[in-house]
Amino acid sequence: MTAPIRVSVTGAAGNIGYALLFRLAAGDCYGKDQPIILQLLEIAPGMKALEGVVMELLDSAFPLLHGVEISDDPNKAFSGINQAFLVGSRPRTKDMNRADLISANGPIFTGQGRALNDNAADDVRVIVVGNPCNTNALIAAHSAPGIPKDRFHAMTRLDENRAKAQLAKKLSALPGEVSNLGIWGNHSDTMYPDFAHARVRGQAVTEQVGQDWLQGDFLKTVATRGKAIIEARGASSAASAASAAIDHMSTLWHGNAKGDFTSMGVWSEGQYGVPKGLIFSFPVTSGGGNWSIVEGLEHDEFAKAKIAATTQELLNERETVKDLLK
Ligand code: NAX
Repeated sequence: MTAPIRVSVTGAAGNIGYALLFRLAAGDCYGKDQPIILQLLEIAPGMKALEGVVMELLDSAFPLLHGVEISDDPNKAFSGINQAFLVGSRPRTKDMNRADLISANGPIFTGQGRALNDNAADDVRVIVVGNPCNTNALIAAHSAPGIPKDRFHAMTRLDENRAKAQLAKKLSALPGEVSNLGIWGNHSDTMYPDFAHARVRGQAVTEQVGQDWLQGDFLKTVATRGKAIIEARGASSAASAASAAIDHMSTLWHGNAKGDFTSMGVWSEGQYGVPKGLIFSFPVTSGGGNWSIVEGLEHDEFAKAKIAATTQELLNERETVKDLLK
């Protein structure tokens, strides 16, 4: 029988955690033949609720679930883990701007980066979902000098999935018929969903829809989708965020379809003029735990301006947390 992998989820008693854990235990990420041990992290006030979630996980009798461990100590929760989903962080409250959120959450990721460095398995891969996820991933990567920087990812797959859903709706296609849709930059409303290279049923989107809609309603809908969900549901995206995290790590594990690519926030080495050492979302091909940035995509002036703006936002965020990057 295949040996179980150890998967850690932080913020496991939260909204996204509640949707994510059951998908992981059901084999939706690593496959229906890959047993899994969940190692769940919460802060002390969340531990009681987490105990209830564990009861439900056990009551689901998932054949692949070979164990569930819980802790409020990252050193224990990350012991020997192969995969980490860093979801837990402080949510943004009404009185907070983005800089306040960055300052409040940064220290969480120094501590968790160190704990990953000291305790995770040699093959660990890390996705950061907790916002601001690009900059949190950067902090975690800096705090884990023993783990290669390319192992730290920020999640922009939800933005990709949202963009694909809008294109599918517009062209009466299925989401699975939309391909080559890359998100560039930050997971924020500055990110750029690159419609210019996207394809629907194999044909360029730009040959099927006018630029007015693509540059207007399409970009706006994708950029403000998170807010629209909060307004409608009274709570932020949870099941779709969990689903995107599964998609991201599943693609990293199993690979993407030939000829297609996906979006991951990854360590920049200066590709496409993006400054080195930002966690920046690029179109990537992936598989076997590794990824590489798609080369040779050309951008018109509109796309260049969008990418420049999201790059500047990430540079500003890096400046805000520079004391945490030593
Ligand atoms: P919740 O507030 O429901 O849950 C967060 C959980 O994290 C809580 O149970 C809390 O106790 C726990 N927590 C806080 N600090 C912790 C720490 N230091 N260690 C371990 N656990 C800790 O939020 P939820 O809706 O689950 O969202 C989680 C994060 O995902 C937020 O930062 C949110 O902004 C972010 N999102 C990111 C998205 C993305 O596309 N990258 C989209 C969805 C979501 O907005």
